[in-house]
Amino acid sequence: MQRFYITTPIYYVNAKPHLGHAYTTIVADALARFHRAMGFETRFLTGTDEHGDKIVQAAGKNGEQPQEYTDRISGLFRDLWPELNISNDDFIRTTEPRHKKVVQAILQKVYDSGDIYFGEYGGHYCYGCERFYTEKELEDGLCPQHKVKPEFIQEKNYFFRMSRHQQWLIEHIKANPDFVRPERYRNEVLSLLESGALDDLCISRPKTRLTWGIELPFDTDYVTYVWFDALLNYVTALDWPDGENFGKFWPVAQHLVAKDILKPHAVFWPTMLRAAGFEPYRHLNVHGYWLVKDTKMSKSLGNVVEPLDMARHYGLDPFRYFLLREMHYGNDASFSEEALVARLNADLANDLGNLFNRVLSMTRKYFGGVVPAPQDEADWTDLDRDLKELALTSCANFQQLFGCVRFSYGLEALWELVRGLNKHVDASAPWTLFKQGDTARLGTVMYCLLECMRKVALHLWPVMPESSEKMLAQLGVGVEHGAVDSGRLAGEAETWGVLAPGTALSATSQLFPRVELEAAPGPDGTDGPGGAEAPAAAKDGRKDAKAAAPVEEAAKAEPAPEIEYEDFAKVDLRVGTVVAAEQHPKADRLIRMDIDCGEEGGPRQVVGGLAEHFAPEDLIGRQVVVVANLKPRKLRGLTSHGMVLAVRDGEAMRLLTPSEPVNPGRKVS
Ligand code: ME8
Repeated sequence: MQRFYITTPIYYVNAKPHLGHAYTTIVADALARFHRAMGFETRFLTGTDEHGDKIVQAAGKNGEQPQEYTDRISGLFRDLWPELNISNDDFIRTTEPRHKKVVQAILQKVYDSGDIYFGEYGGHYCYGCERFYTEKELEDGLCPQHKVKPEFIQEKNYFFRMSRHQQWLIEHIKANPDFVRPERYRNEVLSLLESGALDDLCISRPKTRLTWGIELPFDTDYVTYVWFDALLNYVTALDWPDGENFGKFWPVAQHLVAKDILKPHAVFWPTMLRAAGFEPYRHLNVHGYWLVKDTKMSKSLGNVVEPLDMARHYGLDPFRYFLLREMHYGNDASFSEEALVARLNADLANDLGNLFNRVLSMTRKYFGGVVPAPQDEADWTDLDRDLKELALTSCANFQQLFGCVRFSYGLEALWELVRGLNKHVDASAPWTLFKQGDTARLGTVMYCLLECMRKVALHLWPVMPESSEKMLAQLGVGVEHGAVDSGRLAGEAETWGVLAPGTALSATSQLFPRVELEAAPGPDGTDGPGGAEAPAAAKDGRKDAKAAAPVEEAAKAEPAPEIEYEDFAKVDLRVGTVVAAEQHPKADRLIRMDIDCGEEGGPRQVVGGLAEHFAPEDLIGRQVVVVANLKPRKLRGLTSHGMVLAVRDGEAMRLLTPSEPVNPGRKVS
């Protein structure tokens, strides 16, 4: 049997959980559910990280003892997860005896192998990060994360010979391109490793300075450095060394983290594992930050989004859908209630909700609410055949993309089917077939729609479990026929015709009503709708519900007024090749590109709002049409010399490109 083991970071208990913690945990939950539904034996771990200076300081500020304080805050995390429908199998706390035992055993193992030594060290210590920085790593003498001056500390400590494993790690990352993914983080780690010798890692703290930690087994005057302790939670929870779970799940371990803790997970952890004689984990899946008004959420800035408030107000499943659909895993994304509302109205109320409402009520009207029998496939039209093919392709794409943590693209692939189904209703006009009394063809049309809707509902289970089960129940395939989590998705990209003719359906479906923005202040403390600054999504219309209306409606838009040929001739359209592309550093919707338009001065910089639809690496090498004589314009600090032409198709975006490659710089006429 195939297996899957997924972990979240264990969160610090120095503050209560916020959107960032909820995001990683919801992603882990969706992945765990997806793998269960694909028939994998799955284990899902989360927990809390409870030792170290940071926690002692936070407890002190609250006038509490560390144990009392960690019990309380860890409880907040533990209690939040069921409210977000998180299906973790275990919740680990680093203050538990089971963890202490493992940390001490592994420290002793590494010590005995000669990879831990005693030495004196002076370094710049940041209490926020709980780590030493070298001179080189500081920015203007300050900690790059916390922007505070670290304290210079000189003391005797134990060190882990990390440098000994540097070359092995470089080779391992090179030989396993998706060990750290997405690729930008793999490159970041490789360049960090290749830029110079890796320092050894200080893994102890003298008890004279800190007692809240796990005592070193070979020197009781010291406690363990919090990262050496924390990372080991991933093996403690598998009952290393004797537990059956360790043998079953360690070989397929995958971690989820944000980019803030890339180095400990991509450098400390694999080298620690090697020193302790373990195999490396399978994948480190690194995501970006949720930003509020372009700034990372943080308690001190007061821009923290409360996940429970959002889930209670907009519904848990829609909130989970938004998080997975909105963030391109790996990139930063902006959180705003405006974006949330626009997304829910466009994707859930308009596309998915309408589909269910329309098709169920038509089935009630035409077939008394019972699944009709389709014709023999030989009698189908091309429309029916195309729809079936679209369904199987969308499901296959969803499964492939979701499994390699490209959630937004996976959902977009599924939405191609959802939108295709709405188009199919319009194109095959069941109401006309009904009027004409063509019951045989009408039966095929309705059957195909319903069978595809069943596939959509099933694939949404990892993301929106409760809504998925409701949709399935409306289609007469309730979970009483077998829980979705025991392999029900497997085979869905190849099979057809599971929905049995004769099955009774619900008469209506009111799953995703339109949502409104509250006029109350937004989570970032700014005005709600009607505030001084209109939300970016609404401004460019991209996420406005109307933007996602069926293409037919868009095509009906009023034609623009006539222009003279001379007016058109003023526009200099050129074919260019994208030679470099990257996320705009300050705007998650924008991509900065270097486009070769055959000009002497080399490629020109063009900035475009493509990030929602394309990963930068997917653009490289593509030929595009550029408006070359557009006045340069600054977009969030970067000058764009021209514009790339694209066309919106429903919610998708397509690039205009020549039918065959041409020399860069060719004029479009
Ligand atoms: O680092 N956007 O714990 P932590 C997205 N205890 N994700 C965010 C986020 C944001 N704005 N803010 C936080 C620690 N996260 C250590 C981990 S693991 C052995 C030890 C999420 O409480 C994201 O997953 O600071 C990030 O990596 C994690 O919370 C950091 O949690």
